[in-house]
Amino acid sequence: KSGSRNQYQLNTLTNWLLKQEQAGIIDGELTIVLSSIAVACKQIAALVQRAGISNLTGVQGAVNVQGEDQKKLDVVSNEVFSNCLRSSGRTGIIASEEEDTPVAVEESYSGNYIVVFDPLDGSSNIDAAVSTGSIFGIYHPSEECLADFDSDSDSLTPSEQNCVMNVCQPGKNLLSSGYCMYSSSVIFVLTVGTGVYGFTLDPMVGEFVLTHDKIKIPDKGKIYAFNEGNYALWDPNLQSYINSLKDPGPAGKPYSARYIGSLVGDFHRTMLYGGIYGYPRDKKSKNGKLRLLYECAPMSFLVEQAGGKGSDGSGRILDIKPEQVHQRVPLYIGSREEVEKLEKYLSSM
Ligand code: AHM
Ligand code: MG
Repeated sequence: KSGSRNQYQLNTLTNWLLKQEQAGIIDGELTIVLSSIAVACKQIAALVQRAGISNLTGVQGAVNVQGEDQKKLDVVSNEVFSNCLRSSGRTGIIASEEEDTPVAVEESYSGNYIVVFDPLDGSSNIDAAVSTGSIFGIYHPSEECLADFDSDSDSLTPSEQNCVMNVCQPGKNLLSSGYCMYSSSVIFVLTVGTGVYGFTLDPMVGEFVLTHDKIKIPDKGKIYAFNEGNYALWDPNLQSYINSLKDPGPAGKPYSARYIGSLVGDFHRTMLYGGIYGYPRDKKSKNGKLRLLYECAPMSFLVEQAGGKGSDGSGRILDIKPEQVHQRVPLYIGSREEVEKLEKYLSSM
């Protein structure tokens, strides 16, 4: 009768994490950090869904350190994320898109892990109820980065300097990264370095349930996602690349354009259907728009774990060591063959 027992067995994120711990892939502390992130994401999903009803749409009135208007939900999501991580008691330093500098968790709660996150990416979409998401990455404290750091380099207090040094690690040091997408369903996708797994929130039970086992990105895919409104500001080599996708000649079929303007949504589609997502540098923004630490590096770890590539146009995103917490970098990410083709175009001339 084991068949009837299995019928009611939910393969939840909690069970999956415990299995990873039992197998020695992650330790008990990381299990707790990841569980607390999942709780934060459930809370943010509930806030996003009710934003129009509970007067949480619109701007807060403040501008973040990067000069962007903070939406009410940006601020609330940042609080939710930070609180969940603090109360886990397993996090030492947290760095967020919405905070000027990384902060140390107060001693009574402090643990070992370093967590970087963008609590609500794509929030410009919120007022129209279009998809958004949260992105995170988890590191160990870094001795190598501590040795590298020039302590005279700025005017931060010693404790702030220590936080910045620990946070500014190359993506190849990531232990885990993931995102949660708030869309027609809420999907939590993560890696702990052994492939990529996706869990869908079952709203009736309130748990993330395994729905995407070992995600593999197709090696190629005929979808491109770029904000083509910036075309005139791009490098001519990039313009020729995009032209080649749209006009492959009489024998070829043009690529399809899809662009949500929400990295998590555009990336999730790219992981499942294949293709390429790009946010290039241009004449006005010499490093593009997206942030290395809590947008590009976590997504690049995921894409590599799924068999794809994440590049800044000439090299691997995961090899870049951030010099600043909010540093920007061009990003080209997706199917292996599509990213390689783009790199060839960018290197010609
Ligand atoms: P945000 O972190 O301020 O929300 O900005 C990041 C977002 C990404 O989700 C998205 O891919 C990109 O900005 C869209 O930018 P643009 O509107 O310039 O196309
Ligand atoms: Mg963002």
